Amino acid sequence: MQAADLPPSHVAPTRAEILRGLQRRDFFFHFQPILELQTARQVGAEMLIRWVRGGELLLPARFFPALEQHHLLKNLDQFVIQQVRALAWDHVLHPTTPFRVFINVSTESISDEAFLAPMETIAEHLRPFNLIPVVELSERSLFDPHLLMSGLTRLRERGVEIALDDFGAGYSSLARLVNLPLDILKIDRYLTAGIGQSERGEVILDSVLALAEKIGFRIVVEGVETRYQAEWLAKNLGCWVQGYYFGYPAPMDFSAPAAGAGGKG
Ligand code: G
Ligand code: MN
Repeated sequence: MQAADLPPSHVAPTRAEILRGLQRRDFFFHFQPILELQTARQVGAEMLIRWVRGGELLLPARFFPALEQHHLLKNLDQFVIQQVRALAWDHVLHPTTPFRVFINVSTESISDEAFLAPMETIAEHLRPFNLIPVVELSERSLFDPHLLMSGLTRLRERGVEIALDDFGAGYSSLARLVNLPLDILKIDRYLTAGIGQSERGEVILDSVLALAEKIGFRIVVEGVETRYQAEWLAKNLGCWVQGYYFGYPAPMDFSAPAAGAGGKG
């Protein structure tokens, strides 16, 4: 297909166009670094989907509605799996310390054998190479924790870690923290934005961090954009951070040296 034949990007994509895009790899991933704040060591990266459609780079907000409408979220999750598998089998990353690959997955896939089975295999294959897959569940969608329990437990038993994404925004509820099998809490950037801006916001963020630490969850604070925010957070020993201040989503630089983290972000 010639570029001239492509529909303009403001026209909603059809089901066939999305499927063709996935097949032709017009969809691909940017990686955003996640760092341990105290040491500035990169401990992982989040894979963020992008789509080049008709010569324009689209962020998920532009095409997720169409994916949802055409019931293609599971297809996207299969595409993510293929890419993580490629990282594993091609050994493109060679971290010398544990390195976590965060992937965003729709909750539908957590009860889908076509997702669970390959994910388990991939996790086992990655383990000797210091790579740990982390499945992110978004708090922006409404989900019934009971329906996810068995899938999440199964994944964790095979070395996949589970992160709750966007915590503190959307549908997040403390009730979910009681029983949901979780390893990592990702604090939504809305709370980060309150640092230095809202006294009440700071108290809430402080409390959420203390709560997560007390339970034993690892914490990723999202959306860190300024040095002031980073310094404010530095009092929390062991907290992990993600955000434009530390690195933008970018293509992974696979030629980076052995620490394997690659990509300046
Ligand atoms: O919902 P989730 O946390 O997966 O969303 C990640 C999105 O947040 C990505 O699209 C990424 O580009 C964006 N993002 C990452 N870091 C920052 C940041 O520091 N500020 C803002 N506003 N957005 C960010
Ligand atoms: Mn995410």
